[in-house]
Amino acid sequence: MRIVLLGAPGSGKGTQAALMVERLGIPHISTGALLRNAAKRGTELGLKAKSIIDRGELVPDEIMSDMIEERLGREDVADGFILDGYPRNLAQAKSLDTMLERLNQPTNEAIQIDVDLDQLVKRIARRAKKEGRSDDTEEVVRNRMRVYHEQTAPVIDYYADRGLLSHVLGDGEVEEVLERILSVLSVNQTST
Ligand code: B4P
Repeated sequence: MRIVLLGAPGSGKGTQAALMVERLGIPHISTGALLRNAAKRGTELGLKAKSIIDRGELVPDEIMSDMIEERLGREDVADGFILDGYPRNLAQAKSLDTMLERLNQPTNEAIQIDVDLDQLVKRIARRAKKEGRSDDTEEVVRNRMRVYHEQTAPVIDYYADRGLLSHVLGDGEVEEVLERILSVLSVNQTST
């Protein structure tokens, strides 16, 4: 199963993807995590990305498509993957489709996790206290939300037009949201 997870910053994409790995047995690919790891390692790309992330902007498409192409070329994605944080604009969505067509592995499902703005702001404020992520400050979060509405929201229609999109309510307990996602994917929901 090749799944694209969509949703605003703080909607729970990373949280749900981590749980889905256990239930679906396919890898989680988070572009945010890949970028943060590169920054931590102090690579040239990572340091360049960090200054962009810290402003709440999107890292350039060429960097992201190279990164994702390298990751999708690895053996562990043979049975599928959960993509979290990519694509984040229409150019990335088109580039992903081209890449996956070449690999003969088109996206099967796109899931949009819907959470209202008040909740998003509360969750990120909580994470800011706990983890101190440098892009979780109030000013940067405001910019990330703006970027999301301007650049990422059109990706929702892109998948809807292809008949691949499902909406899932992201409110409530993490496990409840997971069950909603598994139900959309028609995966056996019996807890293990
Ligand atoms: P991401 O790492 O994708 O950051 P995010 O949008 O905040 O999502 P994340 O997965 O971390 O949070 P989640 O919703 O799970 O991106 C960071 C930056 O990297 C971007 O701003 C951009 O600069 C750059 N970037 C990444 N991909 C890119 C791309 N493709 N192109 C260009 N640039 C790119 O969770 C948020 C919080 O909510 C957590 O603390 C969690 O515990 C909590 N939470 C989750 N579910 C909950 C629930 N049901 N109830 C209560 N709390 C919940």
